[in-house]
Amino acid sequence: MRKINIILTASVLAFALTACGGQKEEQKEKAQVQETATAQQENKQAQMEEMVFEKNGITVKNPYTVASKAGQMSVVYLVIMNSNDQPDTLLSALADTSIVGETQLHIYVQKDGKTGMKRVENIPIPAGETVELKPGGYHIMLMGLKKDINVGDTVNVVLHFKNAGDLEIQAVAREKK
Ligand SMILES: [Cu+2]
Repeated sequence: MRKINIILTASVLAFALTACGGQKEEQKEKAQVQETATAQQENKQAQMEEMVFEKNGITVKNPYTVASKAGQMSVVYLVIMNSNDQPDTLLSALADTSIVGETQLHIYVQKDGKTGMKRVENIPIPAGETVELKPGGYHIMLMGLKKDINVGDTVNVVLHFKNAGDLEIQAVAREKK
């Protein structure tokens, strides 16, 4: 019994080796193509995570918005770096008016133990410093959405700086948490 088994295995193996000579090359190529595709996808993801916009010494990094429904609100968070030796000011923001009814600058505030928010005139960006618009702090409020914002959508927002001028950025929509 054992002997037959061994012979069988050996002949199957020999057959497999001859038959697979060409296929192996093909599989190798397929694997390489797949690897390239995966690398490109990862690259794209990394780029989306590392979105950088620059103008006149002002750098805006990783802007993102949050998926939301038409008629509701959403928000844009981002990081602003001022590499100039002069302070700058974010005077206003204007999101794509085909998607957003009104764009306002806001800050979250604590009132009677509750988190609320209020509109601010502007957001100061001190010389050589980084200001983060983030949950719990400053943010760009997108009010009266005219359309749904779905995960992966981008919303164009023009940031109007006192010194650096207008900087257009793209905020990618993340899932609402
Ligand atoms: Cu707000």
